[in-house]
Amino acid sequence: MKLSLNILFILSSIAFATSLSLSDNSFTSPVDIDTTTTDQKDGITLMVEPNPFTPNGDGINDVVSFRVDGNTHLPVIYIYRSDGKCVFSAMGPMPVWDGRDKQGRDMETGGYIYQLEVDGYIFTGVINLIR
Ligand SMILES: [Ca+2]
Repeated sequence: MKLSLNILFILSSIAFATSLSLSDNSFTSPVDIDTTTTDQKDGITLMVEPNPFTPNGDGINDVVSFRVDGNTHLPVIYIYRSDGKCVFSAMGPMPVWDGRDKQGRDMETGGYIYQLEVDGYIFTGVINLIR
C-alpha cells in the first residue's frame, strides 16, 4: 500500500511538472497565439510577429513578418529547418515567410530557426509554424 502511494505521488508530481512546463509553452495557450518576439542590438529593433504563425490559408496569422525598426539597409532573412537546411530566404524592407520552402512546398509544423542580417548585425531566433 505504501509503495503504490509513493508511485501515485511520483506520478502526480510528474503530471504536475508536465502541466507546469506546458503552461509555460506558448504553443498550448490560445491566448498567446498572437505574440511578438522582439530583439534589439545597438538601436536596431527586430519584431517577429506573429510567433507562432499558422499558414493554413484562413487569413489569420498565415505569414510571419520580420520588421526592422531603425535607419538600416534592407535586411535579409534566412529560415532554417531544425536539421540546418536553409528552406527560405528573402530580402526586403519587411520580409515575410508564408511557411513554404523555395519550391513552394508547405513546410511541416515545427520550430524553424530564423537568421536576419542587417547592417552587419545578425539576429537569430526560433519561429514556430503550426498547421
Ligand atoms: Ca492561419
